Amino acid sequence: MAYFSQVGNIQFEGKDSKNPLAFKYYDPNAVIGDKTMKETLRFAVAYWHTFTMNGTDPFGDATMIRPWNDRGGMEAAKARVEAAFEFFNKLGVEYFTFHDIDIAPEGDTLRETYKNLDVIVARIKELMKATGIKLLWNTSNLFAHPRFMRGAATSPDADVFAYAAAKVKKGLEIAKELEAENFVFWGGREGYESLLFTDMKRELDNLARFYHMALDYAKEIGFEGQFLIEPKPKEPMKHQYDYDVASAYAFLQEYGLVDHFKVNIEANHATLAGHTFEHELHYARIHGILGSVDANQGDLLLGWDTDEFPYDIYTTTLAMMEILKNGGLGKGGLNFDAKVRRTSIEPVDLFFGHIVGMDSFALGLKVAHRLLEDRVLESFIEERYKSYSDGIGREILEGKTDFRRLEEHAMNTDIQYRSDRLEMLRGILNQYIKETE
Ligand code: XLS
Ligand code: CA
Ligand code: CA
Repeated sequence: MAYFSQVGNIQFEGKDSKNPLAFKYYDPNAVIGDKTMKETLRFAVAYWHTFTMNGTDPFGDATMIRPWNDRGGMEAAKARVEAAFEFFNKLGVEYFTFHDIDIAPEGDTLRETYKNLDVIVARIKELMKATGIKLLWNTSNLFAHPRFMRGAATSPDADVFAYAAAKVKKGLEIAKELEAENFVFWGGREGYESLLFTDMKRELDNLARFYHMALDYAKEIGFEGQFLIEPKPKEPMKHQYDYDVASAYAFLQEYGLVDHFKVNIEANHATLAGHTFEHELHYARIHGILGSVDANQGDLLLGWDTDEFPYDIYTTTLAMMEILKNGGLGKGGLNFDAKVRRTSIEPVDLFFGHIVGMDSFALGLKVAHRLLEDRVLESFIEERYKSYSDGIGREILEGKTDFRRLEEHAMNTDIQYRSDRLEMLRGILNQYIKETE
């Protein structure tokens, strides 16, 4: 059965196309720099927002028309796989991502949950083989069920810690079976509501123990994918331990995990943490831990995680600059952890969401590539720090100074004031965005 019979394969038609079901900028085989767009962008579809979720929100019921979900339980899970692969093929993406409970319902016991997963994973494996579509990452949902209400690896209850470990163990086996390129940990409940009853040190130690055991098990079964932590400051927890890239990095360093993990950076989580998306990418890049990206966009007028499909070219341009400077995403990709709005109820809207997201990143890539080729910002930055290329600046870099020498310099030098010309740079950036086709 076809679930998207009214939609054919989405083609690249170029910027003048008026066909809403066509790419205007994403031309998979076009070469930008030394790679095709497809190789650089590595787009992935998120199973949960696209096939599982039904449009409920804290105030309202399901709105989405999703014929594959009608039957419920395992029947829905089976239908969802067929819908998913039809969608991936028609959209022309090579990767997808899922949580365990997105693909198969939990059973009454853990054993039954595993059995459900095995049935669906077997079918996914067949379809992956038949289509060449790959798993960018999978993850274990350690936040939805009430057992995780006080945390998973950071729960005060050791039985919950064990249950979470069992889920991740199974998740890693699935990752191995489906040759996932990464495995993600998002700690939605790994944080605290109040310090009145929280032993933070114990919780952080336990979280690190959990990650070490996950690494050991991956090694034991020969899973070679990249481990990723996905930072988010809050929601659902009031305070989450992996608040942002910097706090995740400190945690990884403190617990001897930094060589084994990278980060999965989500745009909307960056803005929730009070950073720009490009700040988080930049911070991860300069510390060598930029692993993968959850490509979405938040609504800056709202204080929560709206997970919209990205459409802001300014942001995708600056994000692609970071990704290109990182030499690409390696095993990572651009995963659309994004959902259509609650009133975009038809299956075809899923295509429109992904098309605008893919086109926005494709255009961002083109603009970023031109900016880098022309060294627009690089030259400016070089000039801005040129006081360090000779004289006292050079002495500082070479470790040839001390406070006495610097004091002497300060007493005999007049500081020259310079303009940073931010408005000029913004204008140039606009020009590049506007002139790129
Ligand atoms: C929620 C997170 C989550 C992770 C995977 O805010 O984005 O969906 O990506 O668990
Ligand atoms: Ca995410
Ligand atoms: Ca999100």
